[in-house]
Amino acid sequence: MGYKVAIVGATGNVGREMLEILAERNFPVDELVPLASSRSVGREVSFGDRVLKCRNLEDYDFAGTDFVLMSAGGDISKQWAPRIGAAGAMVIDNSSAWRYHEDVPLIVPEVNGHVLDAYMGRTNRKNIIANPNCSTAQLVVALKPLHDLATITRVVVSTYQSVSGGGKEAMDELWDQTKGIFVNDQPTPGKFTKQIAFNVIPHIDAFMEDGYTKEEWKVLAETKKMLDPRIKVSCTAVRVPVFVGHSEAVNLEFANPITPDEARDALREAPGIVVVDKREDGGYITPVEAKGEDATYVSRIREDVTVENGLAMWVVSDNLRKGAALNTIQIAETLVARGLVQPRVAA
Ligand code: 2RA
Repeated sequence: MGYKVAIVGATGNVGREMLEILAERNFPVDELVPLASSRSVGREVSFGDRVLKCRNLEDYDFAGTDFVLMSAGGDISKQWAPRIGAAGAMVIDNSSAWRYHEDVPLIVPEVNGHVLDAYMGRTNRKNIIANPNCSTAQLVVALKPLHDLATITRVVVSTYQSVSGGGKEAMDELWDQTKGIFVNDQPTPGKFTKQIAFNVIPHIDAFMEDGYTKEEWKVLAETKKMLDPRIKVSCTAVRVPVFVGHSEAVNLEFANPITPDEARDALREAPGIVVVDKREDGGYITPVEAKGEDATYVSRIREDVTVENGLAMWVVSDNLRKGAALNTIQIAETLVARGLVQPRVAA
């Protein structure tokens, strides 16, 4: 017997990716229900070889639904996740609404999947599990084996984030501006504050009082929550004219000595990571190669000679997959594999 799975936000970038990944990984789905706001009701989405019509979130009865995968923005999650969780379905939420809540686990299975055992053992749980921000997910996958080996004390990361992280409108803006520039059209900023085609923008999400942006703060707060609260993190988040795939230049400081070879070996052994690190032309991964793939790629592993126990590296992953949809589904898979969620039937 399989599970009844609903997707809230099924027509968005991440929702469509969730549908594709559920089918591709043969997640044990008995019934799949795409849900949307009233204005998208009836819109069609593909699931395997089937075409399904979106139903209305407002009047859907969650009794008997096992998993609800949400990617429809923070406001919808804040409003709906507690109600859905109280109806007994397990919510896995891709927005930032619940990530920092002390009673909600923030999970990347390769890093802290074990946290789910204790959470599911609680009788007063909210039935909400949070998925991290895309830029943090790939970062912590790469940090975990190195932290286990030599204890990371400080991370300095600069991100190179693709426009798909900003949703479909952001992708359209890059596409339209890129085409427009060839016919001398003046680029009009919309979702982005400055021209994104043939440019880079050191600004993602809202500015905070200390001068960092919310995106940069998320990397800090989520790394601490999932990996180790003692790690110091500084981030500069940059939007680049790439459609899919986030890249990160990472500098690490450790409590203990670690060589690039030791790091490379530990990363090679770790789940979810592919090391591509030849010190020659093209011996590294770029976002174009990571698109559509599940792995977090690590390249350019070398000593950072500016600190005592330091390493530098380059981390790339498909932000719509490991950074969002894939990680969400891996959380559901972890719950199933650990016997923590059984199929329910409607009362
Ligand atoms: C971005 N981090 O890339 C966001 C998406 N979650 O804008």
